[in-house]
Amino acid sequence: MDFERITELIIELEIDDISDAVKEALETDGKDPYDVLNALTKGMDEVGRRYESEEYYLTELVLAGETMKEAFKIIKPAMAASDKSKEKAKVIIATVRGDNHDIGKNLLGTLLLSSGFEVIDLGMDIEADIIVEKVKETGAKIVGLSSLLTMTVNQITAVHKALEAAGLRDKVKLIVGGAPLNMELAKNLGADDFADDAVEGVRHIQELAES
Ligand code: B1M
Repeated sequence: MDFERITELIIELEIDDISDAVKEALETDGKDPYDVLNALTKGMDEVGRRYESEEYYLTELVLAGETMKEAFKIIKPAMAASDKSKEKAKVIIATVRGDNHDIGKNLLGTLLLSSGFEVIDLGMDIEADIIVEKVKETGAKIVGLSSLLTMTVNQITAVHKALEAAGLRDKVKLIVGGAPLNMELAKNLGADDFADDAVEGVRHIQELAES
């Protein structure tokens, strides 16, 4: 199974074939799970491009998301097996309020787990207050937020302010990711750190956990 075929299966929304294709790439061909992941992500980028140019509509976006989730079910255990545990810090992850994209967040969660972190995944469309309550309850020192929509990036500021109001802001590191963001914008919105992708996210979180 070559990587181009995996990319194609995502673009063509082949939800019934994706699991077998990913299995074949990993088990029969011995491909690195991270390379398979790149092929899947490339497919999602093309789906996004087609959506922008109105070749695809919301139905296709939904199906692409579902197809990606099927692929993740196979790739997740392979990723967990390919890394060794190092840290055991607690990390809360969530997609911000108003945003129902969770594939990037789930990917970050999987990679964090496989790097030995304890991951508390609150899900998507999460209110700032719920995040603050979870920080109090678990004592987590790192919060990772995902925001894929331009119109929801201001929710990062809401979380920053809610932590501040609870007297927790200086005890918690806030890292964010998602396509509309960059380091400068993330800091302006009140975050401590930004990562371009989930692999970089794990590296930054490891650094934050050690700081
Ligand atoms: Co939507 N969507 N979507 N969508 N969707 C995007 C994001 C969009 C870029 C498509 C486009 O127009 N090109 C666009 C946003 C434009 C913008 O605001 N800048 C968009 C839009 C407009 C919308 C709707 C508004 C459409 C509508 O209703 N008219 C709507 C919004 C709903 C809502 O959230 N309230 C909507 C809905 C959806 C679905 C629900 C149908 C579905 C999501 C399914 C799901 O997640 N369960 C969906 C999908 C699938 C996409 C695209 C095609 C793919 C997203 C994805 O999963 N990518 C997307 C286009 C694209 O991204 N190319 C698009 C793969 C995933 C691995 O990447 O999540 O970006 P991503 O995560 C990356 C990085 O961002 C980063 O690491 C990951 C890579 O390693 N990262 C982090 C993310 N979080 C991180 C946290 C970190 C560190 C790194 O540390 C804490």
